Amino acid sequence: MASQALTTALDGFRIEVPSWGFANTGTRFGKFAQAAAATSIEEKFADAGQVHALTGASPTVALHVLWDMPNGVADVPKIRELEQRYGVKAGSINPNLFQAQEYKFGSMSNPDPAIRRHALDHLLESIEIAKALGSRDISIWDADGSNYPGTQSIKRRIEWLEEILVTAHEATSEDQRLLIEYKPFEPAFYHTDIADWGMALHLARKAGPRAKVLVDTGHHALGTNIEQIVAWLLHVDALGGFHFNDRKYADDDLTIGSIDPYQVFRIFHEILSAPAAATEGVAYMIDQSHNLKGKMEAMVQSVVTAQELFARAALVDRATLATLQDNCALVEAEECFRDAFWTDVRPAVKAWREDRGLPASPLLSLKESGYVEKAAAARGAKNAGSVSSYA
Ligand code: PSV
Ligand code: MN
Ligand code: MN
Repeated sequence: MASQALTTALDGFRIEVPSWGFANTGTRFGKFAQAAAATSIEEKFADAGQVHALTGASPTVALHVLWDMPNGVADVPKIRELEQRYGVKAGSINPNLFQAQEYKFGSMSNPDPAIRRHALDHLLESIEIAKALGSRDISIWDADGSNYPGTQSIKRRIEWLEEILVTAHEATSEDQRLLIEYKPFEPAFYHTDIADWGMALHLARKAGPRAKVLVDTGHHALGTNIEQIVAWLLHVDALGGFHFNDRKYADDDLTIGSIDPYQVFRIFHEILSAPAAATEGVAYMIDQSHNLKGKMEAMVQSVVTAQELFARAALVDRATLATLQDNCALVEAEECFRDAFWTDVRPAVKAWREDRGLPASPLLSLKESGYVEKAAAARGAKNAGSVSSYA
């Protein structure tokens, strides 16, 4: 029998899947095409719908403006129809500020005002798309930076970023949010314009009250204490959400918790320990593009793993832990924390699924359904040679 804490946690847990995780995208050094990969927005909705039907926990799919919408124009009636047909809704809207040729020296912080204007226009269009689709969040990942000392004014680029984000924020409606993602590399290791959470936090504050920080777990120097960043962002009411993935293959393409499940548990613990008001809007999203694993299998595995780790974090006896922390009872406090982490919640999660009419084992059901084989048969020819472009 599932404990009440676990049931409540699972009932409230939702995690968004990325449209690009179903297509032949991802890791930049090279891509290995999969016959079953989605080749259109329709197939991405179909795949996302299948993941949600199996897990009951991923009712929205993040969309990428350039990759999912020809010329960056959303066919809203068509997307509405896909939402109906596949039982998943459009989620966060992700502008693309890195692929156009004019972004060679940057997008939002390019020294050329015309290119900055182009980037701003794209952001404004993305905000309008989000409004038309009823999407709350616009997630901004900025790949801008410079490679050689002295070649760009770091300071002026900060000012240009501030200017654009303020204007973009003004265009959002009351119920929308701008999520600002940081990353210390890709492509620039020397100087990335939004390299860490301090920079993202400053920009969010500058932009306005509806701008928050997006933490992508893959976007940190190895060894960074991510749960500490999470605790700080919660403390200052600036945590917008997460892109979950694990690393040690490129930067961010591995299944959540595959390398370090304890880290994800620790992040969830910080969230569950914070006052409800600070965590209310926090969005959980997956940002993974699997290059070797089957995309559907990896996505189901990711949602299930996220559910299990969230459930484990919900089992921490927080009242006891607080007392032990106050008494500096180090070993007892650590063991109290670890007790929850080491609890095997899988039988309880299985019972929870059965109670809600969901497949007891989503991965097994995916396999038995033959969904991937059917997709491969239908899409295989379209996927042959589909790896030449980033998207
Ligand atoms: C590139 O690092 C990236 O993985 C970012 O995390 C974005 O969120 C994602 O691509 C989609 O643009
Ligand atoms: Mn990301
Ligand atoms: Mn990334």
